Amino acid sequence: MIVDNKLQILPGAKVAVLGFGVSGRAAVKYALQQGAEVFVSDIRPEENVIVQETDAFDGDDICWERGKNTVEFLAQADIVIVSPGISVGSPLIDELRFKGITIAGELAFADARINKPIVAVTGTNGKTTVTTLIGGMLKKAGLRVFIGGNIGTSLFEYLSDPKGYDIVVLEVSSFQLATAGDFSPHVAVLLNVSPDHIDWHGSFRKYCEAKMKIFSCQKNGDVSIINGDDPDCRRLSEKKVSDILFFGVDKKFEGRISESDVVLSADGEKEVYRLGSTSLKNRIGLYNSAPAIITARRLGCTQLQIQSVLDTFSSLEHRMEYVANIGGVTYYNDSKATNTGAVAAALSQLEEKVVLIAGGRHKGDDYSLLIQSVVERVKTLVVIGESSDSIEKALGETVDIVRAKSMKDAVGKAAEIADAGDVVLLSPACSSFDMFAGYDQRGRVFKEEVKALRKPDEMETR
Ligand code: UMA
Repeated sequence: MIVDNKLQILPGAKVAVLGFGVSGRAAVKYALQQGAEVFVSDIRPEENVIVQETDAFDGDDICWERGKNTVEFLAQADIVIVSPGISVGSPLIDELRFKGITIAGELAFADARINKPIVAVTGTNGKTTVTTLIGGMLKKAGLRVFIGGNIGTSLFEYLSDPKGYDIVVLEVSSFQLATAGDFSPHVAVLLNVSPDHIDWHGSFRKYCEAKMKIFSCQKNGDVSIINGDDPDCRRLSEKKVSDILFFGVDKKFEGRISESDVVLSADGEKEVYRLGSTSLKNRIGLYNSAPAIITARRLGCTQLQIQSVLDTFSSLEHRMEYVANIGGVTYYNDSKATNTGAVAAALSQLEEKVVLIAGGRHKGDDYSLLIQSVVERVKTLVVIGESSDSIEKALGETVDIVRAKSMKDAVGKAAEIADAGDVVLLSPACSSFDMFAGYDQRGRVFKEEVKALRKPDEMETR
């Protein structure tokens, strides 16, 4: 067998990589390094694959399929490494499975190959912030940390060159968990669950099942850290039997959120982490900090090291990122909010009236889940993109809706509607691919359009 049941790729194995994006390119590098014969299939036509993407493989013997993904091409391989964005419920994957071909994503390769502690963080929202916090705390403690996964660096990068790291911290998406095989992190963190990626998973139930895979292969002595205040997390954790540490407001929880502090209880002792003067002082910041603190403390960081990372943490780009105050109106870029849960969370952080810019490519979300948050906070909703009709149908009776043709149009209309003291918030509840290359490009365009509103002699006030 040239790919064994531990997914050990032996020289001469035929390995297909489905999708030549960030994850796929790292998979190709890894498979070539193992001496495999590599087949790459990407739906983009050759002219859309930019030179920088293929540069690293100049001179490598790769068999290509471009402009389509076919069973015939992929079935030449012993194993298909599937990119996270490609749904494992698709007819293509079904057919490959039917032919007996192993389908695996990057996390499935972890168990047999990583002999360092693994921390994995999942949840609908907050994953990147918590992964970054944990990584920062462990680095502060002097560890050499590989930070990767959904955050943007594939785990295959680690597998191709693991030396130089003491610990692996991964942000893991529901897509990655759905193809995770025996993935068994030593510390698994579940932050929250609300409907997202329904188009990919088919239903909320299947989405939750994928999220729960973070725990399903954990072993004795491993730890799960779970949001005790999130009803879906509580419900899902009932199926889990081993060590659970909860965070939330309950006094019994290991990580208790109390006003602007996180209080950790360990062995009868209490440690207080103060967030009141940090960028994490709001509700979402506290719920992101608590699991990071529990994890870091478990892994040996000192209270001082943890507090110093919390004190210096600044919010990440495209996540409730302050952009400008123009004429008394404050603009925030929350382009990473690609589901209704994230938008509700963003609105809950604000006390001002909000002109909300939302819309994009529909991912199967039910926008009526936003009714309550919109009633409480939003004075006008400016809609963009393919989902405009669906959003208007769900929220048209709740709030004034204005349609915009482009981000420039949306920002211009929002600026006209907003009065001094209001907030203009880009928090789309949708993916960006109908108008942009990704949420990051959408966020950057928003910021440029906001900055273009400023008159040349206008000074910024905050
Ligand atoms: N492709 C096909 N056939 C298809 C669909 C796509 O061949 O049917 C090709 C595309 O042409 C493209 C490639 O597949 O060349 C894209 O693959 P991909 O969508 O899996 O994206 P990657 O560039 O490999 O990035 C992935 C994650 N993307 C997704 O999950 C959609 C990145 O998360 C992750 O950072 C990266 O791997 C490294 O692990 C991004 C994301 O949006 C940030 N994640 C979702 C989220 O956070 O909500 C889950």
